[in-house]
Amino acid sequence: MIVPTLRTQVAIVGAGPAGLTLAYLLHQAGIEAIVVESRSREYVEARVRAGVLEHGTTELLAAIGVGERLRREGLVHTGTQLRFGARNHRIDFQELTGGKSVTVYGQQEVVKDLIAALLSADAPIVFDAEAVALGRLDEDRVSVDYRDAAGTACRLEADYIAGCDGFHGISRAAIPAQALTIFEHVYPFSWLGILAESPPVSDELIYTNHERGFALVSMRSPSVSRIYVQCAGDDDVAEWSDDRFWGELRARLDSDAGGPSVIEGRVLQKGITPMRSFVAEPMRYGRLFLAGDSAHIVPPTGAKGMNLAIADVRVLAQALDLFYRRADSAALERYSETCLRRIWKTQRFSAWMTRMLHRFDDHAPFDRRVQLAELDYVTSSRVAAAGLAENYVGLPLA
Ligand code: RFL
Ligand code: PHB
Repeated sequence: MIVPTLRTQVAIVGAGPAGLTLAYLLHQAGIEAIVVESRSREYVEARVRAGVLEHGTTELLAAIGVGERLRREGLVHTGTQLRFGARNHRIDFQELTGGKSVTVYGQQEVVKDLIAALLSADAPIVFDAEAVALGRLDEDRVSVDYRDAAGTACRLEADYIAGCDGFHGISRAAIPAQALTIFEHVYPFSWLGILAESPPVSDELIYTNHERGFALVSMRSPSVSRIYVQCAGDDDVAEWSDDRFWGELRARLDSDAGGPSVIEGRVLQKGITPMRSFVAEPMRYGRLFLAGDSAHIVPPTGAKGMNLAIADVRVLAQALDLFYRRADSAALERYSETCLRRIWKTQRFSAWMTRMLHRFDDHAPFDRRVQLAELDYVTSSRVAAAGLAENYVGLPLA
């Protein structure tokens, strides 16, 4: 049987922030790439996830020409609030980092902007195309077998594959287990997140450490809030009625005792996110490069997942550019090592934020006191606050 085959220089599996940013960077460098994505365009454009863009992510999107709507609609945050002991404590990013800030802009908006830019540049994205096998990873021409929307078996042949298919994709699994080292920590709790038609309770995000558990009040616009509360690792979303959610949020913010007052609104979306730290090393096997969540996961407390995914593909795009322009593969050889330096620093920060802000059922009273002292230190020492701020707005590129 003849399998319909497309040929390109770089095959990209997955149209999340990593795959789409890479596709656009390669397009701008004049390198051919085709993206295959298992879901529909509508689905990936509606998937509610991350919301905080580091300073450098915003700058990159602006520099490549997909930052116009982001500049208009993104909410620039020059600081954040840490809430504990029934009080808010501000971390002033701008003052502590020499003028840097973050931008609150939904991941699905970044995805929409990148898809629009790619399609208007005639850069191909094949939606409803599930990659089922990656082949010949050790040879000169690699292949991606996928099923198109009609269920027809198709093939993509390329010089390289970028595995940008997220944590549950097939790329990492295509690497022989003995060639990877896995580092993992799974937390015993999850985040229940909602998107609601409710005006944000504050101009800035509030990260709350409360006896009852963590809560985070974020936003998407002046009329839409994105809010998370820590829940049990085995909780089912069906156990969380809207009333239970709002009640728990009010309790954790101490709203009835004068804390930020919650304005309840229609819940548009509700979901549970497990909390995990994960790294697979190295991020390369033969001609397959892993980028983004396919290689690493951070717990969302540091707001880093999407930013890290975009930082990876920035390194990969530069390395591929060097290879195609000058036949120099040195940067490709160093890809994994270069990315892992940033990834481990980001793992450290995300784990630290997670430990500092959540309720741990196995904490002894001693551990709880140390946790509160950590919060007191971070919010009273300029040096400690600067460490948080520097990481939150994003470390410089390696
Ligand atoms: P994605 O976004 O998961 O995209 C992978 C894409 O690959 C497709 N795919 C396949 N395509 C073809 N064939 C296959 N066999 C395929 N298997 C999968 C999938 O359909 C999908 O389109 O990975 P990427 O690009 O690496 O991006 C990573 C980010 O999505 C992720 O790290 C962030 O969302 C994490 N995250 C946050 N990151 C931040 O930077 N700031 C935040 O504030 C933040 N908050 C969050 C978060 C993630 C959350 N959840 C739900 C995991 C909050 C939450 C609740
Ligand atoms: C979000 O707005 O979705 C968000 C903000 C900060 C985080 C995680 C998620 O740490």
